[in-house]
Amino acid sequence: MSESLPLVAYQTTEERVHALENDGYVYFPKALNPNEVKELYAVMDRQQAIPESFDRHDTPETRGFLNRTINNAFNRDEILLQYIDRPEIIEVVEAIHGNDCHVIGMTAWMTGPGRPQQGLHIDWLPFPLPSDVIADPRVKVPVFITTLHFYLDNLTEELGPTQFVPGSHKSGRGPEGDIEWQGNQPQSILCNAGDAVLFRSDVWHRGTANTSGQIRFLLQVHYARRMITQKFPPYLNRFQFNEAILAKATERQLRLLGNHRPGSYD
Ligand SMILES: O=C(O)CCC(=O)C(=O)O
Ligand SMILES: [Fe+2]
Repeated sequence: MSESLPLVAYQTTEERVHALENDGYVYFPKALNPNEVKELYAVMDRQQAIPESFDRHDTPETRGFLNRTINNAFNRDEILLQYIDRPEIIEVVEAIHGNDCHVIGMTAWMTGPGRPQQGLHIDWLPFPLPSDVIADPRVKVPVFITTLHFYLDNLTEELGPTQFVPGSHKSGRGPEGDIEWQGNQPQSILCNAGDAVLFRSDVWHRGTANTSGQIRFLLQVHYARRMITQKFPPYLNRFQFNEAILAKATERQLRLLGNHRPGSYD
């Protein structure tokens, strides 16, 4: 039985930024209300995988468990667009990545019973550093990429919660087979439907096994500093924005989707 994280709800953007910088993640309780959870669940449930868009739909027959991922989810249904800039969360994202930051991906992800535990990993290590260098208080590695998880279920150990190793981004490396960092073990996010967690790409984490009889519904939004490229497959100009959804987007949403003010290299 693994430990679960004490889920601390910070009240100000400043405290939330501090948590993300120090612990590697920050928790947003009740980011969605019950009606939004229900609506989002239904929207995600009806999305069909488009293989040309790099979506996946593995089934118990083909892979041993259901695994359905829908890329560029903001482009599928206008209901999904609003989740790229939820109030309070987007303020933290912009404080971390800058006011010109953008969305680099959005994935609707459904994982069914039988999904095995992932290895402890980082999503991306922007800046490998020797442990004595990163331990120097003058060294502060910027947060280049974050991922936001909206959980649409009440998480239990059986449903396969995400686990984090608090502070592990301060190791300057990936886990490389380690299963704890400075005594910190992977700890489960046992949160409720409608809660969200934002985490940096270099914190050690993993999705755990789904041993329940239920499908876990997760909506991910990936954010980054503007210089990190967006990842909207299929590439080579084959991805097309849905014009009807773009027409509904606010200025901020358009910027997050890539309507940048010209800068270096543009
Ligand atoms: O499934 C999860 O909860 C986490 C997934 C994850 O970290 C990943 O696929 O990179
Ligand atoms: Fe990951």
